[in-house]
Amino acid sequence: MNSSFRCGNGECVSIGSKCNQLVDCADGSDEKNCSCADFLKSQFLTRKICDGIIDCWDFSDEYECEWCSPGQYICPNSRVCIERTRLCEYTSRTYSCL
Ligand SMILES: [Ca+2]
Ligand SMILES: [Ca+2]
Repeated sequence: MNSSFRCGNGECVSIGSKCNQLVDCADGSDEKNCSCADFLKSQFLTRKICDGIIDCWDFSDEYECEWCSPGQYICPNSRVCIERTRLCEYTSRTYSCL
């Protein structure tokens, strides 16, 4: 069972403390190198990941979906992966597949 995260200073905190936007390690290492997708996971919001809607300031929730290749985005509502170069429209926080 690996349910804890080891801080840079050797301290252990709950795995849910990693990337929850609260500093739990005395040295702040639990919040370093976190993407927005990591934050969503820590909040049990995995349904927001790869749902075709941009929830993250850094797009990380839609950037690397496990069934898409690197460099592809997922289409809104369809869960189909497309090349980023084919994206033409970005409106209402969603991408349109063209
Ligand atoms: Ca934290
Ligand atoms: Ca999303």
